[in-house]
Amino acid sequence: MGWLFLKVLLVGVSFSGFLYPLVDFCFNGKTRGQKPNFVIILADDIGWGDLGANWAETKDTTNLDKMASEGMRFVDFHAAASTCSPSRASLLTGRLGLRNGVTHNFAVTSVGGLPLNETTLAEVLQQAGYVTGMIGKWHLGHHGSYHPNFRGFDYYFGIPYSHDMGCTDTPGYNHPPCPACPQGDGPSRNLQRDCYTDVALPLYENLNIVEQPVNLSSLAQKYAEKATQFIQQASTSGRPFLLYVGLAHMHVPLPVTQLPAAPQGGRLYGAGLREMDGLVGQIKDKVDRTAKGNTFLWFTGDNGPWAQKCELAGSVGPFTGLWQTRQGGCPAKQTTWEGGHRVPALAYWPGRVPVNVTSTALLRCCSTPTVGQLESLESCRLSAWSVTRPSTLPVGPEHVMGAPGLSCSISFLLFSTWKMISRKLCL
Ligand SMILES: [Ca+2]
Repeated sequence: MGWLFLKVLLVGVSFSGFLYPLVDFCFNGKTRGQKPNFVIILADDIGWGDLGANWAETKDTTNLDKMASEGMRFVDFHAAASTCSPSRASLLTGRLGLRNGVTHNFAVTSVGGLPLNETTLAEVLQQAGYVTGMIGKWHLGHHGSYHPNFRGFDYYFGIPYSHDMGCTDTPGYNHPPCPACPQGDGPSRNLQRDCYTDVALPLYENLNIVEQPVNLSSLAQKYAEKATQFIQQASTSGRPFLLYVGLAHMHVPLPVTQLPAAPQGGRLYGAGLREMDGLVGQIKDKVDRTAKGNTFLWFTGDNGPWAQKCELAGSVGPFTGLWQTRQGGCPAKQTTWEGGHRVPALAYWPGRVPVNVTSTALLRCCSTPTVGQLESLESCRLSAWSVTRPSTLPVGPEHVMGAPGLSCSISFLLFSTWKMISRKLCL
């Protein structure tokens, strides 16, 4: 059974693209009548090297490392995009941004969201009788029908976009440091381009704002409480459930809780990583106590670390993009360099997923436009392509140009250990 499950995984599609066949397998196999639960935990801006099981230099992910030893670790898993909204849209639809229409991040001022004609995984499972919940960062549209409650989730608790896209009273650590929300009649605008002070960050429970501005220092604990409550209530109801948790970690601003004695640099990041790891551990413990053996738990990231945040960003591990960095560029988030989209990925399901197994299978982005479907690239107006050596090796400038990844949904292709990157940006 375990290897049949693996065959499903090796379909080689993205996160949600991989869940769809899993659902089909489970419903048509021996588990008919006992539908499995799904818990999806998506970290934000986490680096491949932030997982201790991936990269020995990391010592801050005790719970995740344990989960890796109790399940499967995928070391060649790739998010569908190297930024937040497109990656999350693909997660829920199984389709790349080029097809689902989400190729850029949504802003505070955005009036749209994930196109309403797209079907989400939550809607599919909801129709199959599941209780569906989403906790955490949504970032797929926050007005009207784009709200999670109208996209297949029975329950929602979280923030509508990234937690740096609004002011708070406890700003946390960021580069540049952003001020707290203006008090009284003080000036509302901040001259710092990357700081948002006009709108205080809201926290929603379903359609209601329950806190504004959000207290960031207690957000992780709130998420843990809501997630465990949801699992308990769904289990008690006797219905199968889907829980999708979009963590605030490891996106900046980093939390101000659990400060090291001398808070600075990597120690700050490590403290945040431990907080995230503890949150994941609480959710996994609840799954183990409540629905162990019938719950598939998946952990991964939406894109690589935000390297421009310097010591407040995560680790890309060995995927340093030497050529790019030597040109003064960035090899991580917002790029199609390896560190931008290769993310940690763990699968845990006692009795179904093999224990303590590392898979080098290439699991890549979405179920529809796959390698070889070059006609899907025409709308990108790519002018030239080149095939590089395996992306973990140094490459010459005659072979590669890093693409920002924001200008086009597809600016690279993966062929096993080979990677094709566009030589000219898709504009
Ligand atoms: Ca992100």
